[in-house]
Amino acid sequence: MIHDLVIRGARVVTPGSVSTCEIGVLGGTIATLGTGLEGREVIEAAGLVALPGGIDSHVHISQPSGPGIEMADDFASATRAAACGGNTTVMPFCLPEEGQTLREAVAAYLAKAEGNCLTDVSFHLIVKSVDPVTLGQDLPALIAQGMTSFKVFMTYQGMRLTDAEILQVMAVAREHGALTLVHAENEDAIEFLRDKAERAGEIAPVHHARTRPVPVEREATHRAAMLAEVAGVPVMIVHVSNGEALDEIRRARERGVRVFAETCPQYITLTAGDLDRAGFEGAKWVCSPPPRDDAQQAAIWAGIEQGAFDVFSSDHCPFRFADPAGKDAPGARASFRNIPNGIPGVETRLPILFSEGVVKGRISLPTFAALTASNHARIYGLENKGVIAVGKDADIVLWDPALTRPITQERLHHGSDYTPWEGFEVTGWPVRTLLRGQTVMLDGEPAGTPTGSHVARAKPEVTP
Ligand code: DUC
Ligand code: ZN
Ligand code: ZN
Repeated sequence: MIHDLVIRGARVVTPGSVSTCEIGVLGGTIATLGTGLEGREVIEAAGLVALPGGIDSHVHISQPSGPGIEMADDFASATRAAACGGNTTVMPFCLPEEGQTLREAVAAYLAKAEGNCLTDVSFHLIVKSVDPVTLGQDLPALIAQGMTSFKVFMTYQGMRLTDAEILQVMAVAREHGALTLVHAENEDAIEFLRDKAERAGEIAPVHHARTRPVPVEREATHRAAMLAEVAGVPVMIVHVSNGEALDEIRRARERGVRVFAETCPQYITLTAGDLDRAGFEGAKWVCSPPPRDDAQQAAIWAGIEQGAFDVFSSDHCPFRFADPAGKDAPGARASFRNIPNGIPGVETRLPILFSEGVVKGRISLPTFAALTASNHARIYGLENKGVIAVGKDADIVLWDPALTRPITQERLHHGSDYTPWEGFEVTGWPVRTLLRGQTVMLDGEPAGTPTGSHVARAKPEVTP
């Protein structure tokens, strides 16, 4: 067989093993893994590591963020940054605008993505209302179209659902075959602390972290797992920031509840101290849940090493810093409450975990592949993605495991005007990303035309 493309000489990471073999690509699919393969094009990859293209199952792109506030990335810039960071699929959230139904919102997001994406895209839904149209019509229809996961919030006025409402959403997930993702923080406790802080004049960015302490996440995580237990569904707890919340997940699993867990780079590398910089600078690190401290970072690392986390995502939620439509929003300097929540990270997620995890000997290459690609594909139903195996999409990223350089805004491709990891030293960078066999990043720069498309997903297993 003459392949369209052969990748030769790389150490290839397949589930559970690493071996030097050739990868033969035909028609955008991995056709052969072997030796002596023939191809019309050959990539000589000696010294490089071939990993499955990253799947970032938690990103926010062009999401409505309040009056006058704009996310820093549209689909073109977010997927360009994603590809440059070694990703081939991103999973953004679809949030309806005021007065829009979920189905209308999905149609609008698909139109925005169409023709602009350098990676593939697959949407989660956000359920912020349990009206009969959303529960009875939109969710079943969208699940049938392959949007088989939705997020609910326990925090944020206007977004949070009550426990009774979350149970209603979980019942739909069980009946129609979808996975519920939960943002687990207790809004009432946060509001109590926020109000107290403001009355005491504690308005600087660091008070964002101090008013969302570990107990508010621990309690909500416990409650989310309990609700899933009662509803009889699996649940994904997104962006777990600390060991106490993770312990709640472990306990629920011991009771037999199927709880998936996600963590992110910010919880292994940043701390609340980053929000405590002089003046307004700390706003650059405002995200929820907030980064914690060294002890909680160690607890998250222990969880990663023990296999307690299923997925490692970025929670890319980019705002510009020096911008009244971003972090410097009206009222943001008068109270941390008004600072848009979120940090950019889709381009730096993989290099940070590679460097801190693989290079420092904390996790193996197959574990890296599982945490950054294959588990995302399995849990969310991306059937053709996530592993280097015959028959799968040729979504492959070649890494130079010895390339050392710091993260710096100048080399990034996202729409934000800063990175929270400026100057952070990384060893191991992706040097070429291939989406279905086509090169979309070469030597750190975007390449090719945007051929990414929306991927419908299979239904996850919904009974625990
Ligand atoms: N939750 C997210 O998942 N992303 C950004 C902000 C938030 O609260
Ligand atoms: Zn969230
Ligand atoms: Zn998020």
